Amino acid sequence: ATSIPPLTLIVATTAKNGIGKNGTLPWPMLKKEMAYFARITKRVPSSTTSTSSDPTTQAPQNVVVMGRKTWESIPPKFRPLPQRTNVVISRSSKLEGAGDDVVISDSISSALSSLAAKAKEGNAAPLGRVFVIGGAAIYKQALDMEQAKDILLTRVKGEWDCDTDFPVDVEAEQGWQRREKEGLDEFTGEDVEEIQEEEVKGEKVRYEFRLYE
Ligand code: FOL
Repeated sequence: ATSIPPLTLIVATTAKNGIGKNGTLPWPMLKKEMAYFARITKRVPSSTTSTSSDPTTQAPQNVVVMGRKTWESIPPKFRPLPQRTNVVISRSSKLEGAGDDVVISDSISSALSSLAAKAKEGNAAPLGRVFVIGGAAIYKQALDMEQAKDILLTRVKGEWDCDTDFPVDVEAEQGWQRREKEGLDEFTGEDVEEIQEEEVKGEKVRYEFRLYE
């Protein structure tokens, strides 16, 4: 039995836990927030970086796990998300825009156990971190697994019309604890300002980077 690595959910939500509207994000593109998502999901912590001098040893990569609708929501020019192993959860093996570098699987656990097994045999790059990037149904499946250890959550301020919610309220529910800035910095490997402000379509949008454990 190959074990399933720990999972980190990464999400941006409104105060009411809204995450999506009409198959896309509720707010217009927040450039710096999206850049944070890209940096954090790409960075492999040095503790998982291999020190082998064998030239056939591949550098570890993080994994991004997403549902089929989230895959379809990513602009074709950005997918598969570069420098990350892309896993798409789908009951169909046909996926628009996916080449053979995308892993398609019908469950999170089967995808991750097969990736972990291949890495162990040396047939694939060692696994870095595993990020679950949504949407709602996939977050729910991940939250039902004991491997779901951390939530990197961006709270976007303001009222945004949403038709899809993040399935857990981290502020209301027992079991999720917000980490101090120190914990967030340690996790991300950055010295991040928790409170952010960005101008989009002539409007200032405020948001907050948080880590829950
Ligand atoms: N988590 C956070 N914090 N913010 C998000 O916007 C977010 N979005 C998703 C999941 N978790 C999130 C799902 N949606 C791209 C587009 C949509 C998307 C996730 C990623 C995307 O195109 N990403 C590119 C960056 C493109 C750019 O720089 O404009 C990437 O390389 O990651």
